[in-house]
Amino acid sequence: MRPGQRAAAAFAAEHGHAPDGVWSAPGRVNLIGEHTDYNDGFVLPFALPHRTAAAVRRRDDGTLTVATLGEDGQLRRAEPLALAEVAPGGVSGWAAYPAGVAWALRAAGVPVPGADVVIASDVPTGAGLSSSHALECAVALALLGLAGLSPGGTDSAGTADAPDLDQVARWVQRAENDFVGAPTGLLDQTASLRCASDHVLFLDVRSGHGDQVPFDAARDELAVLVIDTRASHSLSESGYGDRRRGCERAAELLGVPALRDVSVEALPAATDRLPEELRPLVRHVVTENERVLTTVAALRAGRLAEVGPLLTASHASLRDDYRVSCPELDLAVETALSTGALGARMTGGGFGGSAIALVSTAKLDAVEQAVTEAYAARGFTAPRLFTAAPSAGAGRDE
Ligand code: GAF
Repeated sequence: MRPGQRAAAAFAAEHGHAPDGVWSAPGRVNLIGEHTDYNDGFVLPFALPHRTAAAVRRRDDGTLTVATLGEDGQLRRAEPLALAEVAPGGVSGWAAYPAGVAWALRAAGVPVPGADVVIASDVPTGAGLSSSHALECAVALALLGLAGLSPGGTDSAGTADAPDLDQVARWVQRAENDFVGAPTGLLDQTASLRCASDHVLFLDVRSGHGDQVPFDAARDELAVLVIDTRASHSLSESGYGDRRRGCERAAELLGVPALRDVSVEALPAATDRLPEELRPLVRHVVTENERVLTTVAALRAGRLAEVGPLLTASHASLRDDYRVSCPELDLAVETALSTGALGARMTGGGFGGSAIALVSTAKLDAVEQAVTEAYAARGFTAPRLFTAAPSAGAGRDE
């Protein structure tokens, strides 16, 4: 059963009646453009087929109840919350995500009624595939839907007066930054909300402008293999914030609003003006933005195979300059490449999480087997491997 159907069934079993509606949102893979979003740069994500669904029913007593369906089929219930009293620091664990979204919407003046929410998901958690944003986006759309405000999606018209999806993404970012405490950018929630089937989303984070670029790997007998390293990854505790502050400091020293404003041509002169420790950060961000533009040009020209070396160059930059890779990610990338992948890189924030590899379908089995064996030989936890094609963005299921 799809997560939306499982959430609806679990809701009916828990509350004794059907939900008012079910909304769901996908996890994402970022094809390229890593750690560029909070530098006002370019990203190129696509939505995974894996989704998180929220089945909801309105309550008029200002209470939010949230329960989530575990892999074992058992419901885990969070403490009911009085929405008027919900504040940052007041909710911990997984319930902080839905609570943070309700808090951010209310802080923005959205009339969030009380609600019963039941969650079901098949997005791998802790895998750097944006499971937290899938949860937050599904809950955001569900609470907006209960308030009669349905933003238009990639394949649906919105209601009048509804916020647009960029606005929803900024509210979700506020929940993540100010409530959950993870200083993330706009990549993940925008991907979950705005990606479309069969396309990657070429997003200019500064302007919010997004172009849907066709992406059909199967046509070229290629596939994107996702390798969940199962190495732990936590954005609020990792060096993510350090990298972000380093970029902001570099932009300040260079006198530009963001590192987006440094061109590849200006890079040598710019780095000369910076302290040693900030130079590699700037080098990564500037060259990564350029790699996104080159990737988009190759895709538009129908030359998908040319993307491979760009992915690999992105990984080297993230490993050596930005220093957000880890042995498990490096092993996945190296093994995929030595078994014939056209390109491979870590995806997402790093410090664990997932890698992707662009592989010819003829070599898929060999790459999967080689990665699994290499992990076993190094004594790493067995990775989870699956192929993924660009899938639908967030929306209403029922
Ligand atoms: C994480 C963050 F949530 C994103 O905003 C982005 O910065 C990404 O890491 C790195 O590109 O997924």
